[in-house]
Amino acid sequence: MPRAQRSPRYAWIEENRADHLDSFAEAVESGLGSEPRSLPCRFLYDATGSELFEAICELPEYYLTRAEHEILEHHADAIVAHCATPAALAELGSGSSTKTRLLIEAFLRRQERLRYVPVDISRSMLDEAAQSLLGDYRQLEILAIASEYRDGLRQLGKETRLPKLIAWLGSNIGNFTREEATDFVAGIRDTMGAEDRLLLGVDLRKDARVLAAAYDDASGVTARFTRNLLERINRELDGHFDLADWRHRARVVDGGGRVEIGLICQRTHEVRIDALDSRYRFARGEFIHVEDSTKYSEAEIAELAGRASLRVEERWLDGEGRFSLSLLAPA
Ligand code: AVJ
Repeated sequence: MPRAQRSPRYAWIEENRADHLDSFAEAVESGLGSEPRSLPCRFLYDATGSELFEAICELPEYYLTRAEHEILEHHADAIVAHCATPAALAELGSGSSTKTRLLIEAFLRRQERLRYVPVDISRSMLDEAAQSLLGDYRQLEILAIASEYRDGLRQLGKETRLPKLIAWLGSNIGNFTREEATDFVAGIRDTMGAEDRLLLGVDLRKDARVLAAAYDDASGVTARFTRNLLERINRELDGHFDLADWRHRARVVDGGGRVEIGLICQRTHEVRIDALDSRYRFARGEFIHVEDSTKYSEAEIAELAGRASLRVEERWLDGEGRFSLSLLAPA
């Protein structure tokens, strides 16, 4: 059951934590029990993982955040101009909401107040972001939804009082396969009325060397981010992973269309996970798949939109053509 709490300008809804812990245990059990082994990337984002991801966004090699920020800096007013006045702003996978400030400010240049509905898996990130935003913008009212995407979408479906702009930034779509992405965008489309718009930030296909560096940075922050998943199993499920036995790996595949990220086992050994009452044998060289980061061409974005009954109303790129922001409208 979701818990909810209210204050004058801040309310939040959260999935039950106990459910979440069960689902982590179940996901680890089924992911390590299958061949090839995998762990779902949504569990990368506990408090530590969310902080590490924020650090990734500042890395010199990780151009995505800066490229998207640049586009918003130049075009936030134009983006907002596509929406009805007044409108509400929703965001999937909002994280620290740093880039969102550019949209919030653009909205507040043309309407008195703004309702902002961020959805994020990390409750700590949501609270921190909300506190900081409410302090900076007196005209803002926030309903924060701490949940995974699916539940978040269900909540967004209830946001019908005002036309809304749904932002799904940061190429978060990249964690889905192309097929899942189409289904998920169709799910977003189902929550949209005729006046609603979807702002989709997508990393574009590019040179494999640029991608490889972005997902295996020289200072090792991305490696810590991936390895934190094993540390999380140790912390929350009484696991006994020795981090010295695991190396982060990011491999560019599909001609620059996808980065496949995971952990490579350095020596054949067995690991106990007490909360699951089980042990797993890993072979030297074995790969645990953790995350995919799928890249798109502009044609692929338009095609995906079409399949989800949306059309590209306008699209913007950063100066170097690495990243795209598309504004999608019901077709
Ligand atoms: C949050 C999915 C957009 O794929 O670029 C970054 C996650 N993982 N570095 C991405 C990530 C390692 C990121 N997304």
